[in-house]
Amino acid sequence: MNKLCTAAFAITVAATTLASPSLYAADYKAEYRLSTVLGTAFTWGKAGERWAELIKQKTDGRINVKQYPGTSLVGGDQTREFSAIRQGVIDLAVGSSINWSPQVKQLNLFSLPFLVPDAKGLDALIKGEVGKDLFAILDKQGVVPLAYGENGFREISNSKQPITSPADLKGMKIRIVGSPIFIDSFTALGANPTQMSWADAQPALATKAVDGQENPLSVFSIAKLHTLGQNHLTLWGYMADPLIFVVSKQVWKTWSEADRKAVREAAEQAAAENLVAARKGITPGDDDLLKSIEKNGVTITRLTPEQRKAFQDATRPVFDKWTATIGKELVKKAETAIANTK
Ligand code: X2X
Repeated sequence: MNKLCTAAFAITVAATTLASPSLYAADYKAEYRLSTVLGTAFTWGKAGERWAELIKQKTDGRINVKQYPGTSLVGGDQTREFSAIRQGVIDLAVGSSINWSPQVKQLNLFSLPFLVPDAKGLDALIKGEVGKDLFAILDKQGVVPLAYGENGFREISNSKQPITSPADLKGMKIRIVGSPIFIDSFTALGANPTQMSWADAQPALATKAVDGQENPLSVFSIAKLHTLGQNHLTLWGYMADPLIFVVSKQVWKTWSEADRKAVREAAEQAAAENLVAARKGITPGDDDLLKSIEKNGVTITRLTPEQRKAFQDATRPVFDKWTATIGKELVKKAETAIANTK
């Protein structure tokens, strides 16, 4: 090769290297692991799937994300998901505030019984200052929070009888998520709460080891809980859990500025789509989901404001106890934001 050719060859190699993603991707993993509790049949699982797909598109394939539903990276133990992100076992997650609140106590805000009355109230939190405050808290705990989605308002179902008052819940075995505030809320209502993962909940319902459970209507419907004997459903809307899109900070640091922006935008888009999907079919003007649940033989009980208040009064001590844990100021801020929606 003469000198000119050698120089031309060197320039070509350099140009190719610069243009190829592999230079930017020097520290990039071949695959990033995304955790969700629910699979892609559910709006939650779909949110994870969509985020991964948008990340791939927006980073021209530099960031390749594989989804692990069923919280399988922590053996299904959903309350260990947040710790696993910090430990580097999970790279990205779309997680519920409930499952992460054992580690991030301020996230219990959303589980305060009857704090958030409706979707508007939830929006006032996740799209307002409270949402930003919680992101700042998460940011200090080893994750980069990017967007809020929604699992949904959690309604109570059981296999025994309609529930219209705390007395109806007395002694009922209710499966709850392994988060301490739920023990307090259901104990205050006179029920007999049992903590277990979502994976264990379904066989427990099927064998009648437990009488009831609480989950959003879309989860109830897609998991076909009516086939597990859950034929009484009470719409009490005592809380709604947001979903939070996060990336592990260790991983975030290794990405280029442009890729971080792409991952953030992908999260915002997937979350916006998820919020729409999570709220479909359950409002008076758009009640297809509710109707399909009824068609499956499930009795739906709607509470009067007085009936709802009886549940609220019974859980007030829990609200007050947990306000001290979450932080009075944050709770006050949330109450003000919600009051301003009225
Ligand atoms: O376990 C549940 O109930 C679920 C699927 O809703 C959560 O992960 C919070």
